[in-house]
Amino acid sequence: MPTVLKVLLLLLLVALVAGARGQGEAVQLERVAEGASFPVDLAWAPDGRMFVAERFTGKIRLAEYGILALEPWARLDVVTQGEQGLLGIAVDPDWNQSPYLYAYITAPGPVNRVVRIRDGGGRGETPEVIFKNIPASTIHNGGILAFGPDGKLYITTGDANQPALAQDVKSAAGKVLRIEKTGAIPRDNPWPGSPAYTRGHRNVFGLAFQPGSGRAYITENGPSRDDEFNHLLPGLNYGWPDYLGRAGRSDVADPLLTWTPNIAPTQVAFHNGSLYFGDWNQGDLHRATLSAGGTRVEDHVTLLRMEQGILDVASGPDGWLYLTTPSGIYRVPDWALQRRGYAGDTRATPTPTPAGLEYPGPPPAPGAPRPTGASPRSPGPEAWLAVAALLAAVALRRK
Ligand SMILES: [Ca+2]
Repeated sequence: MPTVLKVLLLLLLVALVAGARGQGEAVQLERVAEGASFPVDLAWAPDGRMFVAERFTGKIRLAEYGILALEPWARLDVVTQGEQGLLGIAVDPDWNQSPYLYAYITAPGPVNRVVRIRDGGGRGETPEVIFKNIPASTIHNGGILAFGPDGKLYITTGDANQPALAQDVKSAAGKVLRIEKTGAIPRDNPWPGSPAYTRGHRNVFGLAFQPGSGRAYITENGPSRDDEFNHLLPGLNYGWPDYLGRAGRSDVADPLLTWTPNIAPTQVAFHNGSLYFGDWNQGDLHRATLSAGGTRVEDHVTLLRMEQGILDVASGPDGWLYLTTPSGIYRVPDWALQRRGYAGDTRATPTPTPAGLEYPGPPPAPGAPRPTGASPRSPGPEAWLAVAALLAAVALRRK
């Protein structure tokens, strides 16, 4: 075979491999901390140890250098009907002086609580209840914990299957709560004497603060339609159960994105300047690009699809984006995070929504050109094949 043809065949092969890499199924994720059972949440101590919360066993387990310790760091007494269990954890931001891990659990009753556990010589000490009496049910228990840049502990709850509670500032259900890490109510909360920070939520499985700006974002699960991605601002009403998705009223905060049919969005994480979140129904990892003011989503793509639903998405201290499913903990390679999306994003595409008074400015129209500044799409495999075929034809004619 002439050398030129060999080179062209090689080019063809390389083009096909590169093309396959552009599809969702080809993303090779690295499994870490093998052996975790339903790892619903991850958190890291400043020394690099990773805490893994197992929803059904109530165990909090430590992983070091990617290896999960067999003996749990702590084991919490949880009930696990429906959506209950050990639902979320957070590391004290002042760990070196205050080595506590905070956990959201459904305790027998059932009732949801926040406890904190001190790290004593590599083992968790006896849990101390710092916040109790969050209404619980078999569904809609929320359960995400996160420390804000203000050092306060934020807690997402669900409506505990009693929708009206979401509007009642006296109930902890259907809220994002904001408390001191001792459990006290901060003096500057929007409703004096109440732990409520926002109201009108149905069930919130995702919360993250944007580094730098400190802005908070949540995902929210809708009933049979209108899952939401929301910008969280103190004292606002997010609508449930009176309004689904966009209300278009000055007294209700509208979501930045909605999904119908439902995807059941889960945890949110900022990682290397971008925002990522998972979903339970499709197992997709999503990337959203926020506007400079943080009040609009300028671009949204799904990057890859897991075989199971995604529970947690987290930015690891080792520079990797982590995600978890009921059967595993994974690290996602950087090239997969840079992608322009994949073809599996067909079942439920998000609808960007304009919002009320808090979010001035029109949303990008559906089908509008991509915002400038985005990297241009690299040539697909079809383009490489066409070039290779042309070169092969030229070579054969010269023969
Ligand atoms: Ca809403």
